[in-house]
Amino acid sequence: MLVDLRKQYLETGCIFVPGLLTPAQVERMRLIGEHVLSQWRVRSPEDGKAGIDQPGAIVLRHLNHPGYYAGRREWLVELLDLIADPRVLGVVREIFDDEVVFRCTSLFFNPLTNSREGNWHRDSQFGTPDPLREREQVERSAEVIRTTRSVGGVQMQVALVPTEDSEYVPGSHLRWDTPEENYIRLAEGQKYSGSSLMPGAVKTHQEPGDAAAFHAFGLHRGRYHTDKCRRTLMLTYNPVGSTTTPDYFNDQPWCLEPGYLDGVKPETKEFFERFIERFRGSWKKG
Ligand SMILES: O=C(O)CCC(=O)C(=O)O
Ligand SMILES: [Fe+2]
Repeated sequence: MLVDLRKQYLETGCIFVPGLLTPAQVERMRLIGEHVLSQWRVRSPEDGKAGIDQPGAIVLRHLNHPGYYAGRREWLVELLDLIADPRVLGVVREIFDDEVVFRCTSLFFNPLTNSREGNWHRDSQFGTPDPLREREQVERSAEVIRTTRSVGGVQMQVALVPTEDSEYVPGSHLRWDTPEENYIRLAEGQKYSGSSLMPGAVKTHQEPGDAAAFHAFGLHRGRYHTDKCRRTLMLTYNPVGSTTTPDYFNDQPWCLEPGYLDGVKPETKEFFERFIERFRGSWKKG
């Protein structure tokens, strides 16, 4: 069977890649992820804040910050090699039909307080809260996907423990909301956005190592329950041919620290040097 990942991603906005990571890779990322999370709870090297002060939090970013690896540099090397793993990048290259640039890493985890079904949303609503303008943005993005047959990025969510905590409405990245979807997503100050009645929603069961990706302008949500362990590593990439603007996710000036890439595989070094080359100008300006 030929699975055309690119076609599937362009047309449905979601893909499932079973066994993207090997069991051995999952075991290592589980350990490294847990180490990063425990450090983050005490003191995030990004801002010096204690993550535990937000016990309802469900995500941390930038696991590749060297501040997490004092005395354990080899774990950072393992993570960097995984981000640039030929199998992972092969899948992403296939989705893009283009060479790949790194964007960021995230770890999703279950909250310690405040269990909730997440809110149905499109990520476009965060930057563009006015629904009329948001509609234009989503429809413009859909037009670009249809005419260029390409996307500007992908977020590979790799389960490190079994999970069914992401939901998506396939095809919704290529169109605006139906009235019913819009009601659930936005009506009355998003009062109903935690609804479990979203028409056409699909949930994916992921075993450790399975990857799922969805287009963030489509309708989606995560589910966040204190009693359901979640550890999902998200690897985010852009195509070389896309235009990328500096933002929080690619703002990673620590990559310029002397020796940051020491000990990684040659292909990992080349991969991160491409990322550094693209963004170092924006990092220097601060
Ligand atoms: O928890 C998830 O899988 C979804 C997260 C999400 O929607 C987001 O980061 O925008
Ligand atoms: Fe989202």
